[in-house]
Amino acid sequence: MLASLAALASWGNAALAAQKTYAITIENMQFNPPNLTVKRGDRVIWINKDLFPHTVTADAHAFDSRSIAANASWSYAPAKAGNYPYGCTFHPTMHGALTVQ
Ligand SMILES: [Cu+2]
Repeated sequence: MLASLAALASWGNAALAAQKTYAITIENMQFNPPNLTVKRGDRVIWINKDLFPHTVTADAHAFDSRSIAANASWSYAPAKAGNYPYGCTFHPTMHGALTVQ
């Protein structure tokens, strides 16, 4: 019983250690970094440091933050590998790309 619990706990720790969290800053109408490569299950947090709202919207609508208020953030953990160019629906000049391996 104890041994199986310990095995379960170490498996859980390994799963946690494998998952990484990445931050993308939205500032001055730009995603920074604009291009990011992550692994499936990693978490990406977009932090809006501008004084007005932005969105993080995949071109093919695989994900969509909707409006992220000033000083707010939105996070997403992609489950499917692929190339996801995205933008802000409020500001057509804003572009980024998320690559999921
Ligand atoms: Cu925007």
